[in-house]
Amino acid sequence: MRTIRLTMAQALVRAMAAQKTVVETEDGRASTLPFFGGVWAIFGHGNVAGMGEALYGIRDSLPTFRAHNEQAMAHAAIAYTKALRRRRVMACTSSIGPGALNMVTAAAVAHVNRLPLLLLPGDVFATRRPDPVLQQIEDWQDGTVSANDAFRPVSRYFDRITRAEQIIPAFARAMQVLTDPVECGPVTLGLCQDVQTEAYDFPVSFFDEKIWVPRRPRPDASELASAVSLLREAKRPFIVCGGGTLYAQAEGDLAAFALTHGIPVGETQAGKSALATGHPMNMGAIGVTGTGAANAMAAEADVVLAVGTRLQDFTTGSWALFQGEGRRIIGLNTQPFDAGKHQAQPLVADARAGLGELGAALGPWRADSVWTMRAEREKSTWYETAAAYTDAPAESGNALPSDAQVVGAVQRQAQPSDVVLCAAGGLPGELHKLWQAGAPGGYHMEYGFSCMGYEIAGGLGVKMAQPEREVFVMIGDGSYLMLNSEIATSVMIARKLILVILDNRGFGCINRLQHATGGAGFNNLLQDSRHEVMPEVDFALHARSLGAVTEKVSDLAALSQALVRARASDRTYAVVIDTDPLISTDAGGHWWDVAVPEVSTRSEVQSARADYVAALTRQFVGN
Ligand SMILES: Cc1ncc(C[n+]2csc(CCOP(=O)(O)OP(=O)(O)O)c2C)c(N)n1
Ligand SMILES: [Mg+2]
Repeated sequence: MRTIRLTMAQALVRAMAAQKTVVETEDGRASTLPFFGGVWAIFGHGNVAGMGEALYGIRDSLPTFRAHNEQAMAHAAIAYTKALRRRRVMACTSSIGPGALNMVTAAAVAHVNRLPLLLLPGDVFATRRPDPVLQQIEDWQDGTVSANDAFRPVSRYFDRITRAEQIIPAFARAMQVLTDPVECGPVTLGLCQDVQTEAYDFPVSFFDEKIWVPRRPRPDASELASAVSLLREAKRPFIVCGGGTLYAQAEGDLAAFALTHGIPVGETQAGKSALATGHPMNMGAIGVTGTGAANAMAAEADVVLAVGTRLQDFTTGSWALFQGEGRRIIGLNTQPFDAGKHQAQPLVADARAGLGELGAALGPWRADSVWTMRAEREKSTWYETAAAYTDAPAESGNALPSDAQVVGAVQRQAQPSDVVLCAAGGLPGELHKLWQAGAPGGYHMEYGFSCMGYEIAGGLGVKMAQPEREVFVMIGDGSYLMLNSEIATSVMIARKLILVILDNRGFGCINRLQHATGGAGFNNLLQDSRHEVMPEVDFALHARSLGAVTEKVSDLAALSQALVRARASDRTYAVVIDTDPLISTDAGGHWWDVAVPEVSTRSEVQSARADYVAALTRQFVGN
């Protein structure tokens, strides 16, 4: 056996560089590209000598990027793979202890969203000679525990490398997980600091080029037959389009399927943009932040074909949305765990393969034309309703613009290839209902974990994946203040973002939720929070200090003009606008289960509790 003597870290990065993937381009052609788009790194004693030296040696074929915060760099890596439909992946390496633990939340973001991510935190010395090394957690009951054990529940595969040659099977397992549509999610390999630097005679075959062709599992014949007979008997079929549709690049297949069979479609936060806004069967957003059109049809559906969705509570209205008598669900998903949720008829398959075979078996069968025509009417009614929010003139009574008016202003100058990105706050609801995506991937919402602080770093990841698209990051003051440091990285590596910062001086959406559950305004808006001095954060000045071009605008007209300058800029550009924290779009939407206290001295809470108890009667458990 031919071997080559390398350190474990050198072997790992060399093997990473040898992995290739087949990517389908927009025009249907296939091209072979490196599977790993690069490595994010923040060095400390736990990785600078081992991984640092190895990455330096390979920097021309496997680029390293320096970030400012480990959570943020992992967010960028997550957004990168989401934009590229899980076909390409980035890795993140940190030191041990705090640097590693900063990535745990991001690991959970990837885990919830079923997105591949390779995390390479440093780990304590395998020899244990210097114990406790700086930043080592000491567990006096279990000698095998280190800080990195915190990754276990949020990793799809976890390993700790305590001997150099262990990287061979561990990396093979990591690649299986990262490339598998069913298992894929975060992989954490804790790299013991000393082991990173230890040499081994690695077989040269470990570094052979490996081309990963995305796997498309086809449906089982009997599951397919059951799903077909359910659909054929359906009077009022409905489709939920989840993120799996985009991951499977099945948006064209879904568009054709819905049109051929006359079935209305509601898009989840992750599935939005799969269908063109103008597709006659695209009812827009579904669920708690859904459109009136999608929710009206979903409420009456008798068969719900759930494509590539986890069916989280925002999609199902906490299981109170689908009220159709005897309604059945067909779970078309690569993951049996998702496919069988809520007593669904599972149809375990890749979305494209599954839709293709379902369509072939259904032939010319169409839903009742009364149902299909009703969907078209609901859709046009909704768009009239929505326009009243997005296109409301500036002088509509509210002194400061609403989020919906800002969404409208951004929308009016958007181009089809643009990407709008967001994660938390009031904006995800507004955007889900109101944004009209121009092309697949043009709507990038992290709403599996809805992690404040995903936005700016996520925008950077999308821009690295798709530099030709303009990326609009829409972000509240709360999320901005939580994590904004990668503005500096976006300037440094010239990956331009347009930030639209909506300053309503607090956690507006949680304040509204607090009031809706009978609570007093408390600890959400800055004015309702304990303070000696009222903060007057100058977001424009702050973003400017990180290298962005910035401006604060006073109204919607000025916002529109600023967005033109932002598009023309070749540097990250931030536009700040003050908004009203109390207004949100009340049309559309659906009840959501947020538990209200059973006992309170506040009459508002008592009355909210009574409403809550009444609403629970519409909820289904387990079906
Ligand atoms: C990391 C994290 N912490 C807390 C929350 C809960 N949370 C959701 S939205 C929100 C407020 C967001 O404030 P801002 O970004 O200003 O948006 P706004 O609600 O004002 O629209 C909070 C605290 C969260 N989603 N993520
Ligand atoms: Mg806010």
